[in-house]
Amino acid sequence: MFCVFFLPDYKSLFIHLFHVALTAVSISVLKIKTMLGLIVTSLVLVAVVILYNALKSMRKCDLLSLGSKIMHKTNTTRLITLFPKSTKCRGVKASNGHTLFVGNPMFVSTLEEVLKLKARDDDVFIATYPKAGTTWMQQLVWLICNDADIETSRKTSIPERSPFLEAVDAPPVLRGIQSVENWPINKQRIIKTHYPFDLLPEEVRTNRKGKIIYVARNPKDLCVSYYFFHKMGNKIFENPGTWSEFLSKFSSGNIEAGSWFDHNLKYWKEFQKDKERIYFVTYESLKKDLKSEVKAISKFLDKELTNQQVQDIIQECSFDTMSKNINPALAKVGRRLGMNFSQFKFMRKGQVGDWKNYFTLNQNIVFDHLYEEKMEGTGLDFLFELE
Ligand code: PPS
Repeated sequence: MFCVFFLPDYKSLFIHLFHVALTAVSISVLKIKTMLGLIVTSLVLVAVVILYNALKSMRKCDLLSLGSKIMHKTNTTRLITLFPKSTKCRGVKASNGHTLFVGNPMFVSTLEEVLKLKARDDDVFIATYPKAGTTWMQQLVWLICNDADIETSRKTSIPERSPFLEAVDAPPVLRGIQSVENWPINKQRIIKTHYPFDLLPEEVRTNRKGKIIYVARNPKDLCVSYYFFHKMGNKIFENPGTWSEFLSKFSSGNIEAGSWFDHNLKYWKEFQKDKERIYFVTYESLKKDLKSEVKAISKFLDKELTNQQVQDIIQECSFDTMSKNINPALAKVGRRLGMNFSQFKFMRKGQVGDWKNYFTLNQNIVFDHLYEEKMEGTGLDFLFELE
């Protein structure tokens, strides 16, 4: 009887042992899991700290550029959230004491990088107040410097061939400061900038490195063009308001890019001092006689062109040809920056005298007064219409 009592019940013993073993395995698995969990969490934490430090040590402009690349890769095409709309134009003081009138954080992020940029002897800076004919000159100079290579020029957009000094890289549509810095050494840089003379790279201003072509445009047509550009970019620029409101902001200089008068007159003054290195040309004279200007610019840049090449360049840079070839590429850049290209065109009218369709009689009288007051004695004058 006792025997029966103490006879081992193999089945339950086995089950019991199985339970014990299972518990032991579970505990060790759990332990391993906990250990693994701890290791993974620590690794993630370390990675976060490394990433945070890496991001923290990055330049602000590189961060913005990285953001734009991520947004592009993730198909978030518009950069508006990265480059938030300006609420009002501020004066940002650079380390050399000069003030930049700007509303867009992208341009603030590059200010110091531009000042310390290493310039090259063959650099060509195309400097303008916005809407003066920058893109036109970029195309002209690129073709002049590249033996009128129209085939290549048509394959690559202007913003890709000619970087924008104070912008950040937003590949594949826009090349900014990073591209300027890393431009292949065997390729000439044709750099667009809207910066006032005092904010150009130190080496350009004081070491006389590179050449500058300044394009100026009569302020009435320019203001109209700038007004429509603001309307097109109403998601990234300060709201232009009505035409009348915009004209008074433009006249007072309380606007993105600052005072048109200060911008033009400073470059004009520098041009008088250094005609070998600075070329000052107006939009109106390009319109009037493009052939003579193409020849004069080639001479200034020490480039020799055949008559056929001059002819090809003129044809390629006409308003009609550029509208056809350039508009789609610029629309891509614009859309990426959140601009409204469905209602507005970058190549709008390209005329001298279009201002007459917008200025009222009174606005014209007031602006003429201001113009005379600011320009008197400077030796700089503009054509406001072409015969
Ligand atoms: S930007 O955004 O500051 O770079 O603009 P920008 O290129 O300086 O100026 C744009 C105006 O220039 C006109 N444009 C031309 N006019 C005549 N011929 C040619 N080939 C040409 N290319 C550009 C363009 O149409 C803008 O002027 P508006 O008056 O708005 O048409």
